[in-house]
Amino acid sequence: MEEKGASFEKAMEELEEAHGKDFLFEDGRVLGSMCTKPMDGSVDVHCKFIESNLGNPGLYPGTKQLEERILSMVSSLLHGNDFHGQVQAGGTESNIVAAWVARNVSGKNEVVYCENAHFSMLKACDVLRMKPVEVGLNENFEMDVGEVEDKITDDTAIVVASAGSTELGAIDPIEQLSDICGDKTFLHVDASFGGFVIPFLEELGYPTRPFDFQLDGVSSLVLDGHKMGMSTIPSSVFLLRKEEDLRSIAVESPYLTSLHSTSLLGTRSSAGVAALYFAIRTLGREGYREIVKKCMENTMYLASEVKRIGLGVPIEPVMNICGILVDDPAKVREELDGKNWKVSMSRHPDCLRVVVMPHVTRQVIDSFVRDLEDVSGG
Ligand code: 0PR
Repeated sequence: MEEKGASFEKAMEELEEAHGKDFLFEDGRVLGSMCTKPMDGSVDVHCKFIESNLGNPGLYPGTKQLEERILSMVSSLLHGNDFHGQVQAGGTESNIVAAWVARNVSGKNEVVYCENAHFSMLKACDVLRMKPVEVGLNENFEMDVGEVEDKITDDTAIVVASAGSTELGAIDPIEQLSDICGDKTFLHVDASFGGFVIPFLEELGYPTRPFDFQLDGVSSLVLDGHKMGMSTIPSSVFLLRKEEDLRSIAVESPYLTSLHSTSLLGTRSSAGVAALYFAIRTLGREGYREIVKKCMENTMYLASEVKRIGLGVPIEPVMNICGILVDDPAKVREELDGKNWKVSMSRHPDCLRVVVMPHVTRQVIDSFVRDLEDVSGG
């Protein structure tokens, strides 16, 4: 650190330079991100609440109220009768907290998760010193329910299912998992990506399956505001069926305005809470349904274009993520990178993967497919 601060102009020049190197969603080259440009207005709201810290809620009763209203609105979207939980910093924090709560409530130590679950579950196991128990996939790239049954033991603390897998957007058979777990084992649904998509898919007539609190065995669920929630980074909504479960992670917090702290983080960025409130209030179900409708139409268009140029898809898209089968995915990805396309890869199966977020428009798809055809020899 320099002794004397730089001038405003100098610091801004450095920041502009750094910003200029970053990819922006509006440029339409980022095809592998689950985030998108936050909706108009949410960034202003974010900045307005930049001082709020829900780690010390007594000072920010207004922001605390917004958090409670988010929990209530999202809970009603997901068939919850009541609203317990927290707005957190993203799927990773929420997945760690889910495992933490399950371990403390049950006194057990094993985490049953699927091989395509998000890697945050491995972080959770490592941080919490819980034992990871991996199960495989069925032919639709969903969690193999038979294997879950085989692998549940007396020491199973939690089963983790995905509702919208990171790789292909697959929805695990949560109805069956709910029956298997019942009230014996904690069942956490990672709907970080799918939580703001699946309820609207159903209303739009796409085939889908139950994944939320309408299933009695579902104990907790996360959905991310900074993914299809259309809001700013960071925000995720972590919902729990039973309020008392959250108390299992409480520690005394004598120098705060609340007697206990029940969050993983101490100081909590609350700008994301306000921005998500804005997104949910102004979009409403109608607004989200419209966004999902466009993303799904574009996803189906991409899948049909991929087939038209002679390539395949591993599964028909379940939500707005499309896998693309090519002979040598790593090589094709590199060549696409050379043409300035930021595409990501899936390991189950080994393929390219495009997340059709709102910034991935039909023009973007047309231009991408032309380059894909070139580099894949499709
Ligand atoms: N659960 C699922 C199903 C996810 O897809 C993700 C993130 C998480 C949990 C973790 O969420 P946070 O990253 O909010 O903690 N999935 C993407 C990933 O890690 C996120 C992502 C976003 C990747 C933007 C790239 C990117 O540019 O692959």
